[in-house]
Amino acid sequence: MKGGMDPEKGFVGPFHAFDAAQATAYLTLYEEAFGPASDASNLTDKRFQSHLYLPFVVAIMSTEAILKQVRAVLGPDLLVWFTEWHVKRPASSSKYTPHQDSTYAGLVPAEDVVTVWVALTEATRTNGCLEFVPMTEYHGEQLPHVEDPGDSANLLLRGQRIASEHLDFTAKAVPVELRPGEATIHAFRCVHASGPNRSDASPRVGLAIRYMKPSVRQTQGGRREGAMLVSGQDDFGHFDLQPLPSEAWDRGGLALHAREMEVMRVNYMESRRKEEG
Ligand SMILES: O=C(O)CCC(=O)C(=O)O
Repeated sequence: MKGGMDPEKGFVGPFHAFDAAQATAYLTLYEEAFGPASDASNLTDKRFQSHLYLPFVVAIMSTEAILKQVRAVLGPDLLVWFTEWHVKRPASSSKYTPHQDSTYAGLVPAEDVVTVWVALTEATRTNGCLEFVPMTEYHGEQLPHVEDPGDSANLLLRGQRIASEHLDFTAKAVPVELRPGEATIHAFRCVHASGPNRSDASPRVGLAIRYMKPSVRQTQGGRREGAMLVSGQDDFGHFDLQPLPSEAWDRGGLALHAREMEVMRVNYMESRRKEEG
């Protein structure tokens, strides 16, 4: 990884993506689509890949200030492979245990994939901001994860976490607080986590956007995946290029979303079970 992010460290930010008024406007659109941020329990699998059917999500991931930062890391040609809303309502125990995004993704090379996490509300130590471990602490390697699907407070699908014998997260993590409209970038192998929302009033709403070079390949699962071109060109054709939604709840976009959720189930849940089987 070259350019805007120190490859040894593996994360960068906060940086300014858009102003607070724009963040509030996007939060209103989020709430129109998904309901009040103070009640995150109503998020279904529509929280994944909502750029397929909501134009304002495409607007966020195409924000020039974000693309400029990502181009400095990955170069001029950029695909978005995945988006996900990460919402913690006030006074909730929901958390993300220490993990690496690369773990189950199958994308190669991992160095050519990054996550931007953009805040629509403030994200603080109190309401559970992201915390990163500099990659120098573990030489940027892929670390083993253990799974605890029984931990209902863990928002990760498999309840996965890096065991403390591999990394002492609490001792090494750096919390990064964000104001509405600020963002961070972290490398695919950067260990990160976030704690519960201990605030009584402040929901924490962020959008994670995974960008990659078009040369990246998917190496697991049998189904071909899609991605959206947001900068430059795709000279590789490793992913089906997704069309932009023309309106909120775009019908074609919703049909594509249903297909992508099925692909995700086959490529990530089913193929993994077979490997374990
Ligand atoms: O929103 C969070 O606290 C965790 C998000 C995360 O793990 C990610 O975006 O990779």
